[in-house]
Parts: sequence; C-alpha cells; structure tokens
Amino acid sequence: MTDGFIRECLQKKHFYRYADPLADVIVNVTNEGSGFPWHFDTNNFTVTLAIQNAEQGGEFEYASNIRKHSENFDEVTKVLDGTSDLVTSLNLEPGDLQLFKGRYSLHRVAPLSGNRPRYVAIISYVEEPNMVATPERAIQLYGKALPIHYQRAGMRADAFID
Ligand SMILES: O=C(O)CCC(=O)C(=O)O
Ligand SMILES: [Fe+2]
Repeated sequence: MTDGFIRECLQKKHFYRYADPLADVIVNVTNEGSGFPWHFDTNNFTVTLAIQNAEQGGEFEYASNIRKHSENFDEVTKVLDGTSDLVTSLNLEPGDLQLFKGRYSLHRVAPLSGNRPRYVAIISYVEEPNMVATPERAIQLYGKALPIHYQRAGMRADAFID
C-alpha cells in the first residue's frame, strides 16, 4: 500500500502523512469491556486495516459528515444518547481496508466482548504538512505528549518533561 494509491482514491490535492509521532501509524488494540468512544478525528483521513475481530461487538459505527457545515450539536447529542437515525454500523472483516474521513463524521468502536481482542492498523493523513495534535489531545488519546506537541503549541518542551 502506498501513499500514492490512497491519495488517488481520495482525489485530494493537499494530502500529507500525519506528522504526529504518536498517531501517524498505530495499531489499535481493544479488549473485552471496552470499545472506543464517540469522537471526531483531528486528522482528515484515516486508512484502517482490519487485522482481528472480537468475538462479539466491536462494530465501527459512524454518522457521516454530521459536522460538515456546523458543529450540529442537536444531532451530535442524539448520537451520544443513542437516539439518532444517522448512524451506520459497519462490520469489517480481517484484511478489509477502510478509507474514512473522520474529522467531520462522529464515530466509535462499539463495546466488545469475548476473550479475543480486536486489532486494527490505522494510518492517518491530513491536508497540511507537518501537522501534529495539540498536547491536550495527545494526552487524552495516548496518555502522554512529546516535545514536538509542546513546541508546536508554542510552549517550551523541556518545561514539561519529568
Ligand atoms: O479502531 C477503529 O476502527 C477506529 C479507531 C478510531 O476511530 C481512531 O483511532 O480514531
Ligand atoms: Fe477516530
């Protein structure tokens, strides 16, 4: 799989690998009792390669382009309350490659159960070069921020390292 192939599929003029060292290429591991809560991505495009499914649950659910034109809080609230009719549920099989625009589409991994963890590889792309998450976002998602996150936010990196 090359960046060129993905770029051609998405037909984007502005297209770069996400430069965030914690989030550019990751394997998402989800175990029994958890999932991945409703969220929007920071990056524009995500390529997901399904590796292993859980025994039950773990579907990928999304509300397509729900905040494309505005934050659309009323509809977002319905999704969070489980009363929206805008949600699509997708059951990916190992080997499936998904191209997903997550910045404007609220999405989650539904809670899963069973002994087998769910694995997916995720490669992220953005429309601006050298883009990384804010320190707050990096800590929310990955439990830590690196010097590059603080530097890009205009903070002294060494002021935050233990
Ligand atoms: O595990 C997945 O299928 C998607 C996870 C996700 O939404 C993300 O990492 O932003
Ligand atoms: Fe996401």
